[in-house]
Amino acid sequence: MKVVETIDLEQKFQDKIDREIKIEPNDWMPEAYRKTLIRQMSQHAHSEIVGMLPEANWITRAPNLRRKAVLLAKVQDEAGHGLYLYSATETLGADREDTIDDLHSGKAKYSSIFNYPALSWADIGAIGWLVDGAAIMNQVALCRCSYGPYARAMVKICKEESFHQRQGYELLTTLANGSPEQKELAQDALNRFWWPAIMMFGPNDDESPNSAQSMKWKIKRLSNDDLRQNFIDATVPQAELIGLKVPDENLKWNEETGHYDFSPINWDEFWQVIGGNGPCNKQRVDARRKAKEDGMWVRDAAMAFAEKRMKKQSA
Ligand code: FAQ
Repeated sequence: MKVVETIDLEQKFQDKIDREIKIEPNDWMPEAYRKTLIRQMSQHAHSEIVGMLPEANWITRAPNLRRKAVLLAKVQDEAGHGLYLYSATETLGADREDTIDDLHSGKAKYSSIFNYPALSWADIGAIGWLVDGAAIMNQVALCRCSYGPYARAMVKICKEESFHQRQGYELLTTLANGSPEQKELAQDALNRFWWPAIMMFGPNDDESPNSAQSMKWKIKRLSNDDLRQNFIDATVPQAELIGLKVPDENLKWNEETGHYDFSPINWDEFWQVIGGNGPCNKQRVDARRKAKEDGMWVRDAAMAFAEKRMKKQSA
């Protein structure tokens, strides 16, 4: 394609975005836009799937039938979100198996938060309240993403995440109002999950290599730091309401800015975790690889059945 033609197409593409018209799979798009979306959406899909692991580990140990049913439904929802997002990624021409192989080889990332272990039942509450809470804060903005299939997938996903957040908060509220030992479990879960949840929003804006272009393309509508601040402002009063203490000595309401001030984030920990050196990175990727290998015979059988049926139909 001639350079002049490409410039013209790019201008029309950006005009469309500026006028809030969604980009659809068959529309022309710059290669870098397509690649950015494949990167973000496939990593988002991997996060949903890997994110099932810490919680699934507690399904057999849920304290009663109601809690078990709720947790089971939540973990199933996360699987649905992953499949939804893999399908949306395929609309950009990505091959699903290749994106999954990238997860297994360590080439593709998934959310840092899922490299931390769920050590107690209270952690299931903290994951719902804080991890789903942070995920929603980010995903509500993504409902207005310029790429149609991603934006539409987010609408359904946000509705389900909202239920997840509430069940987590309700679980922790019950523990926080229970025996001293139960309250201690709830506090301990908050202590361990607070900072990793804050890190979920990604590096500070001035350290985020992808943000400027993604904001221009309206893939991202709010910056990492703005979303993080919104999450802190919304979540601190929720902790206070159930008598738990956010583990940050410098956390303070600032009358002038209308936001909470908070301590500096341990970015070294964040880069270590996304670089593969978190507490559970190896365990998580091994579990996904094993699931693929163990499920191979099911896929082979399904393919053999489908091929046989097609042959029969065309005979
Ligand atoms: N973890 O330049 P930026 C959930 C990477 S869903 C790992 O700021 P970007 C539901 C980033 O990829 C949670 N890596 O990047 C659930 C980039 O590396 P790359 C997942 C991270 O893309 C709940 C590099 O750092 N949500 O929890 C992280 O503009 C409970 C530089 O960063 C989504 O994926 C991180 N936290 O902004 C499931 C939402 N942060 O790719 C089960 C969609 C940054 O160039 C149980 N994604 N990195 O090699 C996004 O909104 C964006 O991709 C951000 C990062 C905001 C995560």
